[in-house]
Amino acid sequence: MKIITTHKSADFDALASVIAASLVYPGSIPVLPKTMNPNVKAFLSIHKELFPFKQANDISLDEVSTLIVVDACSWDRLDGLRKLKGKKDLDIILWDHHQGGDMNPLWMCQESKGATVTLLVREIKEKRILLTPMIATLMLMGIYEDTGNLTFSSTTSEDASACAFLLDRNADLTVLNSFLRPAYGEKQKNILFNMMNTTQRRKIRGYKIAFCKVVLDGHIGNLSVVVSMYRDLENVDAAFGLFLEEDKHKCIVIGRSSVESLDIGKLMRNLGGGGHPGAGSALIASEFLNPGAVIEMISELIDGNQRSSVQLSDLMSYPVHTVTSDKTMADVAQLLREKGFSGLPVVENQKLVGVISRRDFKKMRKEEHMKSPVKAYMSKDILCVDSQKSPLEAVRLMIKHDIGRVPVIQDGEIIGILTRTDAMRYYYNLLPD
Ligand SMILES: [Mn+2]
Repeated sequence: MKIITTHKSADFDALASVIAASLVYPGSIPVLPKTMNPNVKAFLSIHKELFPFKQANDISLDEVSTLIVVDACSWDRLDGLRKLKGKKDLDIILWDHHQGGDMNPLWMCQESKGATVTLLVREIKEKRILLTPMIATLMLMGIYEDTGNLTFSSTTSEDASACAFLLDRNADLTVLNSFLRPAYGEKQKNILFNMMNTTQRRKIRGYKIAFCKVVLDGHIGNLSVVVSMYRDLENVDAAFGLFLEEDKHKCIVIGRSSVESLDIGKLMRNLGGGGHPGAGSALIASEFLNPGAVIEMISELIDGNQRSSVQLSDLMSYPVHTVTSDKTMADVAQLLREKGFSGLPVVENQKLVGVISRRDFKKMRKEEHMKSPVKAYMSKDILCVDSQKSPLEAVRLMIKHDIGRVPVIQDGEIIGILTRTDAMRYYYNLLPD
């Protein structure tokens, strides 16, 4: 027996992929999870009779020889099929637009597209399988929903041409609109209001980010739709909603991004969740859950994710000429003359303790002061930048204090120096590859 299944809380992409797969693999039984998104439920309440859907407990799992999984790639997202995990002689076939997974498929088509349906449309086109307008409509809903009507940054050109193909097959936009309307009711409206009231806005690596945290009062459907609206209303590059369960030991984080360079899916995988570049979520469970710390964690991840590929250490000049603090002013004067420097960092046991520059020589009153150690005249207000900081921060420091060179520090030791010339190279991208 061949069965086709998809993830719990099935959305239109999941349902449409199950139907599409049942055309690609004739004779297989579509097995739906018990939970569905509300709009999918509404669709099925009208169309259910048209499909021979079953649930896991309607079938004898021992007889399953082939498991076709669509729009999912891990066991824990399937409903009631755990018994099949590790079953001998079970062939697994996988169609998914999510990456990763733990299913060990015999064959798979796993590609980053806006929707899984898009991958199946490719197969349907190739095999010249006929589609009824109703199935074409359902498949189009899958693509529209998962790509936010082709606007999410995860959308590919193949998603768009799959839509064209389905419209050619008479997919009905009126039907589509009546089911795809975001389930936005009174509960969602209240949540959105709370979200806007608890907003924390931050600017990280130039991105405008909004965070909010809300304690949920019971189950709320379609939170991702609400986060999407929240992002639009706050008009930020990315928005994160932290939704705490009442006992506050669990929190679902939902993120939406409208810029391609800020990959929410990647970020959420770092938090143990998943998703696409445009949208993702993670469930965080802890006895001592601290939403503030979760916000910090996400901020740091964005900071790290977006850290420009160019590091300070790639730009800075090295090695650095330094003088030790016990050198005399006469020695330093000679060094400055020889090298043509306007100043030098002063170190004591490798640690930066000051900067001596030509200007400091004017502090000397008598010739014999030339024999004094440099530490007597050096300037101790050191402006330096940690090697972990971005080139942009170093440049900001140079502009703010009108200085031409900034020592780069790692664990208190000076490892290089960033000069104006180095900064220009960063701005004009003149770095060799
Ligand atoms: Mn999907």
